[in-house]
Amino acid sequence: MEGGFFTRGFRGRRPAPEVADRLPPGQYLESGFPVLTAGPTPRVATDRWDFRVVDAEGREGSRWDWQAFAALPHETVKCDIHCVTRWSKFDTAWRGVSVDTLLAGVDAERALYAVAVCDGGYTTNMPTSALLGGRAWVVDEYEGRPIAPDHGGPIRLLVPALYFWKSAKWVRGLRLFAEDHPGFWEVRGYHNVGDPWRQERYRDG
Ligand SMILES: Nc1nc2c(c(=O)[nH]1)N[C@H]1C(S)=C(S)[C@@H](COP(=O)(O)O)O[C@H]1N2
Ligand SMILES: [Mo]
Repeated sequence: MEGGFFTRGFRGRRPAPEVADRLPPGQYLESGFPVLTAGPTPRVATDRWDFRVVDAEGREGSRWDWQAFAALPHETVKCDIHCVTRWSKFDTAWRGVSVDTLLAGVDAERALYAVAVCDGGYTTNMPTSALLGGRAWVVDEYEGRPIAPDHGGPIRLLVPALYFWKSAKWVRGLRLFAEDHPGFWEVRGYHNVGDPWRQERYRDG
């Protein structure tokens, strides 16, 4: 009895090695899919949707409307995601357009920093390098279906190597800059990069 109780409790707190190896420090495994949004879920009609890139000189670059975006080459992505509130979810499956494709026309050497801009006004910043080289996608499918509105549908950014607050929901574009411009959570003290393996949760800690 006592041993059984102890074993269950022990297992509850310490994940199996194959799980522990994939959990960044301070994270626990979540099987559900929590919704975390600052503010209401914005709704945008796809016939009024577009995705825009603005370069480091402030010039409007590429623009795709809904149909043009849908026609871009899509990839499937399976990844673990890590929220700064300490839940991680394994093997999430998405489909979308690589940010490499969306930034193909941009001089990335000048544009060292990026800000994702969204319907509803949320923003988040990161180094442009964190979005390139097969590290980030603008996704329009989750688990084989359109993304639910609360999870960013119709379209969100997916940057699995960074804490999930960088994966901007309802993303409408990327603005590039020569210097860093902190976004919604970053001006409130969260980290400008946000690597979960380095526990880059807060700017000063
Ligand atoms: N536009 C927008 N994107 C956002 C947020 C938000 O409030 N607005 N929250 C961020 C945070 S803190 C997290 S953890 C994830 C949560 O995504 P989910 O609700 O699909 O789990 O979205 C991120 N992207
Ligand atoms: Mo978050």
